[in-house]
Amino acid sequence: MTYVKPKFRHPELQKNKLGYTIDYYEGSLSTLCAGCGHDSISASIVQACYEMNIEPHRLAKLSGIGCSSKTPAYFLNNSHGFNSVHGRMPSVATGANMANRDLIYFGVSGDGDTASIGMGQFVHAIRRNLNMIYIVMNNGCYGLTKGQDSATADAGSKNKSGNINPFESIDLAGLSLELGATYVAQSFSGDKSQLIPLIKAAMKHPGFALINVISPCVTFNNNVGSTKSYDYVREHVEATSTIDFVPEMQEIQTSYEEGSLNEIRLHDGSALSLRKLNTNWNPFDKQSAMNALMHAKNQGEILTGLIYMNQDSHDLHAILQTVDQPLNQLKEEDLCPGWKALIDINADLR
Ligand SMILES: Cc1ncc(C[n+]2csc(CCOP(=O)(O)OP(=O)(O)O)c2C)c(N)n1
Ligand code: SF4
Repeated sequence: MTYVKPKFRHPELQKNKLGYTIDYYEGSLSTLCAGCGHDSISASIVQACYEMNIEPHRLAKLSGIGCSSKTPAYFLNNSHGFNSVHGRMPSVATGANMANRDLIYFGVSGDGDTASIGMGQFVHAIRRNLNMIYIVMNNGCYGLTKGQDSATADAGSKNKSGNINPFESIDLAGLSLELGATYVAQSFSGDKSQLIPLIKAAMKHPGFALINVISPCVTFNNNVGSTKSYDYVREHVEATSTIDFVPEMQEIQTSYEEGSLNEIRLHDGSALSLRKLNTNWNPFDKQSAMNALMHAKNQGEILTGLIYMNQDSHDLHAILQTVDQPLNQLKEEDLCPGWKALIDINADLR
């Protein structure tokens, strides 16, 4: 096996509006196991950023520890990056976002990194509605440390050693809804046509955008009896809708039957066109989204697509009413009004 990524690209590779070809959005050669779901998610991230004409230097990748958290090395080589400590990515993201609100914060994590050691940080990033994309590469196990069951492994599922998991699983999408998440989506690493528009819309959402992606671990959790294997997911996926991202100012043109199409305008004028496949679910009604998730779980199904979106989302900066200018660009005179102002404040308090 070679570890040198070939530099050759087809000379007529298409350029996006910024003049970049797709390889400008790629990363180093992946060292993950061949067939790992995480590599497909990295490819979707690359494609989404290329098609969205993202300036790579306007984006910061953040992660914790795990095979999933290694993936920022394999996409967006020209972006900022911070590979933090196990489960601590949300606090690093919070600090960075508070200091510079002008970047796109792209967090990737694993189910171990998020639902076990990182749970305390994850839940607070959600309830603060931190403006970031948070992708969980969910394989139901700790891949990097050789496949122990994680907290998202379903009760009754069997791991590679033949042990049955006796514990209830944590449903990250349901938990996020409960905590007030303003954008909740689920997908499957093998379904790029669904995942790419979900990533694009998440980048446009002003607030915390969770995308829980089932991403099979071919080495430790792809056996019969696992509910996170390729075979199980393919057989039990239930898409809520077909979904398409429509860039700013373009008209949505579809051939869907009247009434079945939902046009979701995002705050910058771009849109998602959503054709509902599941009649019992409404992506703007939290109760209905929760019911649909619970129903799917009881049936052993995995509900995918945009599960819920709050179109009136106010992110942490809006809640705290911080200044529009990134804090890291404020000058000393903006931050320190001087001794005369202090005298006036003290006089007011007398
Ligand atoms: C503080 C600390 N505790 C434990 C570990 C060992 N450790 C490394 S990765 C990992 C779990 C990774 O699982 P997950 O986040 O699901 O990622 P995956 O490898 O499956 O993609 C653990 C427990 C660590 N690196 N640091
Ligand atoms: S051990 Fe599993 S999660 Fe880690 S790279 Fe291999 S297949 Fe992917």
